[in-house]
Amino acid sequence: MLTRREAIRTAFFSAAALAAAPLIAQPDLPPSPPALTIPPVLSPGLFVLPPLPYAFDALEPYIDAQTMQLHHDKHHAAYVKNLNAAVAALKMTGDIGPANGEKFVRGLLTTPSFGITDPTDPTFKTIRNNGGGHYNHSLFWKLMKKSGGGKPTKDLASAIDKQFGSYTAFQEQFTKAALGQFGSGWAWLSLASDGTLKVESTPNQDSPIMQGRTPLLGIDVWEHAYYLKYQNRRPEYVAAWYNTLNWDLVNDRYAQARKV
Ligand code: MN3
Repeated sequence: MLTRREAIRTAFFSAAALAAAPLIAQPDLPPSPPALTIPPVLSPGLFVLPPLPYAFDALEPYIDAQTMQLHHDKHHAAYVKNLNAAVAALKMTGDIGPANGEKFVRGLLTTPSFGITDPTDPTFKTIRNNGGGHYNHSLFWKLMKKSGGGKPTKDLASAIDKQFGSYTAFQEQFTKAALGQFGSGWAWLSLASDGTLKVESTPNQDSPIMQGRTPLLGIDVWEHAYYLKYQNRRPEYVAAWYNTLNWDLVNDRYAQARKV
């Protein structure tokens, strides 16, 4: 049985061998060059920190510029750096597609992933934590915008009303999940494969995608997301955060996820 990592490697090298082999024997040509050494496609620098889609102070007064700068430039940057190092250590080769593609990152976050089948494997834990951090934050920045807020619309609004009773009831449940997450983690509105919406929380940098659900909306409740402005007052941060929301994106994510 080939592991996925071996399968990727084998597939890649078979393709490379085919490409290198002449289709018709050409005895007049000089001897073939030595076998190609294929450099690893996955090397440090594979994953990149996406730019913040607005200025550091765009979410003022709800989220302060200094928090945004540290959160993006230091915390998220560290997840990317550590993820690159962990993936490079696996010495994966082959063309595995765009590094930041959602599908690829989903693949990294689930076991068996690239030959790792043991969730307690330290490399897998590093990938789970830092890959999750990269994935979650890349989404989180886009879920907020300057002059955000408001409420969901379109099909998502109907689905929320149907499932939670009202937007207010949903918001109460979401806030409860955000405040109830002990220690570091996230609260989410996600879509399950049976089409139902779910409010949930995850510890650390875990994501609903690790449970096969699609995150539609998420709030970072790690202290680094709010401590400078709100100190230990997580409820104030969560209440303020609703004023930054980019519901257009959440509506679109719902519509997209429903199609799959
Ligand atoms: Mn964070």
